[in-house]
Amino acid sequence: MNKTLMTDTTEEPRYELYYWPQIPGRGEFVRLVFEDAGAPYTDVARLPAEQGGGIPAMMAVMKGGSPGLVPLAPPFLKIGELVIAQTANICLFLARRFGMVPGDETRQAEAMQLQMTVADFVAEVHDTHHPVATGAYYEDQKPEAHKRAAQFLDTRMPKFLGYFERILAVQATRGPGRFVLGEAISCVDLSLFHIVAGLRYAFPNGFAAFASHAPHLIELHDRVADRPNIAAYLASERRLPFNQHGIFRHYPELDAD
Ligand SMILES: N[C@@H](CCC(=O)N[C@@H](CS)C(=O)NCC(=O)O)C(=O)O
Repeated sequence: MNKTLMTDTTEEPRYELYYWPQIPGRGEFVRLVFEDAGAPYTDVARLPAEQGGGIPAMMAVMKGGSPGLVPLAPPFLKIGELVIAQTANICLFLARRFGMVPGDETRQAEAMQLQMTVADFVAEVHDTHHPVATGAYYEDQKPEAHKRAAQFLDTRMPKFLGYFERILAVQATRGPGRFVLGEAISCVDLSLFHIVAGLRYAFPNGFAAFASHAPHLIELHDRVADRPNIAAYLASERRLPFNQHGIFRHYPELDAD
């Protein structure tokens, strides 16, 4: 058994994350919630087939081979007969269980708003390299990707990151070391950490040029990276490196000069 990936114990509930095994992708936003909470989970598709893993195991659930609502696309989470999809939905579901969002309804709605804004942004990052068709190769949409990435760096990235920066700036007026929703970390903060890391990988020049406009976001990234469970995760083989197949891809021709 691969102990580094099979982190489950005999404790209930048994959390099973299903996601493409070779990329951080959208699955990473979910992994970060488990990792920061120190909650055991199984990254099913990264296990060998003989241990019930691999992509076929994921496809079997997507084809309805399991009780529960059929997911359209990974990532999805399986807890016994419960299957839930949509990254923002999964993150909030787990964050509620792990005490990683405030308890009252209003703040939970705010958390969902921010997590869905993260999801919108992630889709825009994806579209920088796949502006025409998700199912087509990047090489077949390079001119469009070039235009889209330039727009992204010029207007969309500043718009989204500027939004989160403003929220963090307001929190900073209330005291040091605060997070987007207040004194305690939430799944949204973990997602913002990953977004900063991903943008630094994908657009080293474009992000560096913008970074001075987002000091609170950068500080949040560094603070999250230093959290003991996150630091241990980043140093482990459970953390997949960014690569040319995920959401955050580094194509030098799409970056700023
Ligand atoms: N809105 C969904 C998007 C899910 C999604 O696009 N998943 C990708 C991997 S990151 C996928 O495999 N999509 C298959 C497809 O769209 O056909 C979410 O945030 O979870």
